[in-house]
Amino acid sequence: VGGFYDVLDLQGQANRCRARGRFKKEIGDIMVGDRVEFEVPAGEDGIIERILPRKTLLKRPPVANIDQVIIVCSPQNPALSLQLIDRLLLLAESKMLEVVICMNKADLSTGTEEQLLHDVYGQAGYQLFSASASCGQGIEELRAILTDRISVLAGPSGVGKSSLLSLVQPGLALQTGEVSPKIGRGRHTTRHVQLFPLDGGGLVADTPGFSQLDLTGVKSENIPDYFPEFDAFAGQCRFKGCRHIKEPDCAVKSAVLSGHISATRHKSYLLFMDEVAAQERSY
Ligand SMILES: Nc1nc2c(ncn2[C@@H]2O[C@H](COP(=O)(O)OP(=O)(O)O)[C@@H](O)[C@H]2O)c(=O)[nH]1
Ligand SMILES: [Mg+2]
Ligand SMILES: [Zn+2]
Repeated sequence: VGGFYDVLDLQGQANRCRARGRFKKEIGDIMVGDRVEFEVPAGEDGIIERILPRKTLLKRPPVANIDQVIIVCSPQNPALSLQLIDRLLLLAESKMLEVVICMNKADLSTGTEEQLLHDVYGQAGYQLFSASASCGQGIEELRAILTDRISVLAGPSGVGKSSLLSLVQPGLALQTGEVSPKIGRGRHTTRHVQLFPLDGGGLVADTPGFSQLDLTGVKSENIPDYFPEFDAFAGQCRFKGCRHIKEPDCAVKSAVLSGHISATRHKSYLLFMDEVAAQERSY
């Protein structure tokens, strides 16, 4: 913010730093989440000397080195959208991030939504758990999932991401609302991304992940790979390079018919293939 970077050292202390002048030209912008080498001359602001190679990189929100995305959804208010979950999963898979799905607001579920999520995403091999920020359910589990990892919470507004985080670590929400003396206004009013250190180890981004949900940058030829449950069948399709759309003797479509792959997942797959193919045609 304002040309300054708060760099956490190995002891977990924040160090106010500037970037070396030559920096931007040489290696581009420093991003939230970057691992850097820096020096702090006595009594002065620190200087970032070098950005270490990035493991992962997200554009929106702009964060480097994220390990995992926690996709948060709710059964009601807002209503469950499997297509939205599939879109977030696709984006996470395309960035090679690990994913955990959390259904918050379990107190509003009749049980059918939980069963549906279990049937669709459990079958696809995703880790899944229920929580309720209102009842304090699932908080220990979320805390354990976040420990020692760098995470973002993704999901539509209103599903309870902030509520969950402030239960994982009381005071976190307060921090986000705190007025920064250097900036002179509430941090929550600024648009910058911030990673918060968790007491148990690990960092979590204060903004929802993937604020932009378009699939720009995703290639249609790679989409089959982003549906991990297709793997076990794709090798048995008659055609090598089968896209599992209209091809004859497609083992993936057979698996959908026999219930080994969820029909809603395949429906989302077809939708994303269409969407991305249309984008590719317009180039
Ligand atoms: N019934 C119920 N309401 C919740 C739960 N978690 C959060 N809420 C409410 O949902 C609304 C949105 O929560 P918030 O944490 O701001 O969602 P965010 O936009 O995803 O960060 C607030 O009014 C919360 O009180 C929950 O587990 N059950
Ligand atoms: Mg929020
Ligand atoms: Zn096929």
